[in-house]
This record gives sequence, structure tokens and C-alpha cells, in this order.
Amino acid sequence: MDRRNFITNSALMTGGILVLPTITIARENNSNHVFSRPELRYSFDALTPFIDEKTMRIHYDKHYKGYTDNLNNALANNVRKGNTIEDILSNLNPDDTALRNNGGGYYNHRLFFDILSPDPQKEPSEKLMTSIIRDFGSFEEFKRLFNDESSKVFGSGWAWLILQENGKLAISSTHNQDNPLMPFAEKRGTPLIGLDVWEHAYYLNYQNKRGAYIDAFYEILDWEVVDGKFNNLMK
Ligand code: MN3
Repeated sequence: MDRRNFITNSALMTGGILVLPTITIARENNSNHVFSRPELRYSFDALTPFIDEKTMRIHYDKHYKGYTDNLNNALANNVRKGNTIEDILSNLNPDDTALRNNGGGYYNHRLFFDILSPDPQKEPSEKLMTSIIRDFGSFEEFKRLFNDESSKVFGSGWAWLILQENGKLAISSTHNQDNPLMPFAEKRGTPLIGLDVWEHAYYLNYQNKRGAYIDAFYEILDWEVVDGKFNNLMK
């Protein structure tokens, strides 16, 4: 919106005083685009005992914030500024480590915090469930494969449920803050679920017991949100 025109057309003169109506300027559609963290829909302590308050607080306010700030810094003088994060990551140059680490970190954490809930829908709805059964055999088998993939990530990384271009679901994992949108990912697709298996995501509560953290993840994974992502992509 051109603010000067807006003022000319919409400002109200009241007793000689210029009164501007309260307006909200959309942030997503201009070249000054900065990425921000969506607010959590739940409190930091809401996911206990599955994820403890201190871990959530540090994860959201320190790690996620760091990726977000560093992404915005990396984009300050970058031609990709103003593009969506999905577009930036889908066309990423692997040697651009600042965008790779922080753009990935931003996208991955946005997804991770979005799919968690203290009051989750515990299973996928019929449409997604049908695809899971088609592509993995059963819901139990999906969980077994996802657990395997999450457990075997060596060092820091992520496990994913993705929807591939061919319409099939697949499980994959990536190192560091890489993700399946990136053009050099081994398995490419759009993430529906991302499980953070960096130690910062679980170490305070679970120490070396990543398996217990993975089990706990299912207690707070909201399939209603995952359903929504799947349905949007299938439209
Ligand atoms: Mn993390």
C-alpha cells in the first residue's frame, strides 16, 4: 500500500487535527520482508512431562530465535530477500552456508513447534491414514520406520515424514539444519512432520535416551495439524 496515497485519501480532518485510522500494514508482501517466529499456541510448560518447560523455553527463545535472527541478517543484502522461506530453500546453493543453516533452522523449527500440542489428535484422519497404509503398510509400520530413521541420525539432525512430488509419502532424515526442500537432499519432498533430534531438543530431560524422547513425541504430535498440511498439498 502506498502510505502517502492512503493518507491523502483516508485521513480525517477533525478540528484541524489530522487523525489517522488505525491500520495494520501487511508485512509479507514487501521487500523489507523479515521472518519472525509465530507465537506458540501453548505455554512453555504445557507439554510436560513429555518435553519440559526449560527445554521448551531455551529451544524457542534461544535456538529458534538465533536461527531467525541470523536468517534475517543473512538476507539483509541478499537478492533472495522477500521470497518465501520455501522458495529460498528449494533453490538453495549448498555453499551458501549462512542461508542453508539459518534458513533451514528457521523453517524446521517453525514446523516442529507447529505440530506439537498439549491436547493432540492422536492419529491421522481417514484421508492421510489411507495414504500412510498405502505407502507404509500400516500406521504401526509407519511408526516403526519413523522411529528407526529418527534413532539412526548420527549426531545432530532431523527425521521427516514428507510428501513427494509423485504424491507418495516417504520417511527420511537430514543432518544439521538441512531439510527435504533443499535441492541437494537425498529424498526431496514437502515436510509434513519434522522431529528435531539435536540434543538441545531433549538432553535436559532425556540425556542420552533419544528413544524415550521419540516415544514421547507421539504423545504431543497433533495429527490434526499434520492432516491440514497434507490436505493443503493435495488440493
Ligand atoms: Mn532445535
